[in-house]
Amino acid sequence: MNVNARIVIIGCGISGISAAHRLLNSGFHDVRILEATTRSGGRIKTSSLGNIIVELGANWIHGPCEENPVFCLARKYRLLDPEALNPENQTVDIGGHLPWIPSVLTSSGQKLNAEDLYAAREMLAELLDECSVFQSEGGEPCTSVGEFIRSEVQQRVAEKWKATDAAARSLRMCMMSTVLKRECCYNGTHSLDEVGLGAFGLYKTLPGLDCTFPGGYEGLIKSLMSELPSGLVTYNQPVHCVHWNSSEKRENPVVVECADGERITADHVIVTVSLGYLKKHHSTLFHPPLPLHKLHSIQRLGFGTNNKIFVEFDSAWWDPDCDIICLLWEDEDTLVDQVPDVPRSWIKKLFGFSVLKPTERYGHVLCGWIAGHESEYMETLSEQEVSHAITQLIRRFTGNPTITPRRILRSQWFHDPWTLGSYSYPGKGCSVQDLENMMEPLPTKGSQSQPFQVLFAGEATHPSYYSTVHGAVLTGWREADRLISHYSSISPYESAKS
Ligand code: 6YU
Repeated sequence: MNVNARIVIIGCGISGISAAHRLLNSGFHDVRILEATTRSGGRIKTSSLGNIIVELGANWIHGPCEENPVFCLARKYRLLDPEALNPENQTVDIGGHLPWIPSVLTSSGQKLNAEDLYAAREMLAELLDECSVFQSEGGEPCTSVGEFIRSEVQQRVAEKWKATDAAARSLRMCMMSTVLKRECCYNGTHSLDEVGLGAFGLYKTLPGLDCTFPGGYEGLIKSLMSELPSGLVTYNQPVHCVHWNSSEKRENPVVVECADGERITADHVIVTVSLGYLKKHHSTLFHPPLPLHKLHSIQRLGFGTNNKIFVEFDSAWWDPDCDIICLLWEDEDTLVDQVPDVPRSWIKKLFGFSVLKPTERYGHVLCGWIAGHESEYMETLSEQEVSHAITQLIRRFTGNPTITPRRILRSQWFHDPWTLGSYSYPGKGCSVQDLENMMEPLPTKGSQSQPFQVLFAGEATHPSYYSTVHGAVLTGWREADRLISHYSSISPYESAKS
């Protein structure tokens, strides 16, 4: 196929790059990418702490198996450690959560028995599994995951932990709060009260033990970019407005207006900006405005913040076999996943630290995880203020007043003007229809105008793998395939001419 149609892709994150790859490999040669920033990769962003490689954005290949396009690409480009390629690794089903060895520290400087953590974690895991069934069965008893958990917990605690004494029970409840905060990070939400119960089960996991890129996730971006023609991407080129469905008769139906005033004509535009960007800028980004049903879905879907704070030490103060250090506040036995006074207590939302392994590669580095408005507030503080808060926190929870981090590095996704948060989740009242509306191209079916003028890709447009890199790749390929099949259904003469 040799197609002359002019395609503009907005955004050079993994979904935009995937769409460009597929189109260029299928005979489209007039393709360009407009990227607002100076770099490719978007939310795949590798950085360094001294000479240690750290990921400010995506970390893992979730579910590395044959069905996962990111795993297949990473294997093709030889970006993985040999153990990640072990076929056994690809069959383990972890249901989205890594089987980490925890260590539990309390706000009075005690180290807890992990048994208490397991009991709380098991009860919450059971409740979250139950949350998933409403998607297929309907009839959900309340609107959010948070409400459902709170309404069930009291009764189950009374039944299942009746033989446990009051003090141990209270500790388990505190542990439950810590696990809820971790769930907020995983879902990229401020609170589970904002996650829709009916749509919670839409997210699907793939089998395989999550793995990382030893040389950094951006190695994937570099490998993909090396196969694209140079000059394909225009950097520092934010798009201001997409003019579509014009009544004017013109050769190319879409005009992309850039922030610097440049106007680029196109037959099709693939929009890959984040859901956060769409929520904030949809009214100026599209002319005419988006149809109401699409707009309502953009509003109903959630887009929250999950940030990381990397902390380096001269030596390890944690157990060598521990993968995750969970922090338990002893005054939180009433199920908390958000803190009341954000400026004073934002640090309480940080549920704990994962340990970067192996030590030979990462030295003594921990990664703190914090979600929600507390995380957004953390972004406004200076690095020194964050470092001070982290130092105080660790000293308190270890009971060791001398521990001092060597340096820290944190992500600031909410204040990144081209992302405005971390990733999407199904908000309250969401359904599968909202995800379908997200991916629907414009003009919509049945319209008299030229079809597929504006297409939508990006993680938030995948019906079951939203919030992930593999979801984003698949949406880029999906929209490229939409155009490929459109042009292969019209005659070769027309496709060469158009
Ligand atoms: C994964 C992981 N992971 C941690 C953190 C973050 C994310 N994800 P992009 O934004 O990349 O590209 C758009 C481009 O558009 C960008 O370059 C912009 O500059 C540009 N742009 C914007 N406006 C423009 C304009 N006007 N003009 C021109 N250009 C413009 N995913 O698989 N494994 O470990 C993590 C993690 C802190 C922030 C992640 C992870 C998410 C991925 O990073 C993300 O989906 C993709 O990179 C997005 O690519 P894209 O192309 O769509 O957009 C119920 C239930 C829910 C369960 N949820 C499960 C959660 C699982 C996710 N786990 C995440 C965990 C981590 C640690």
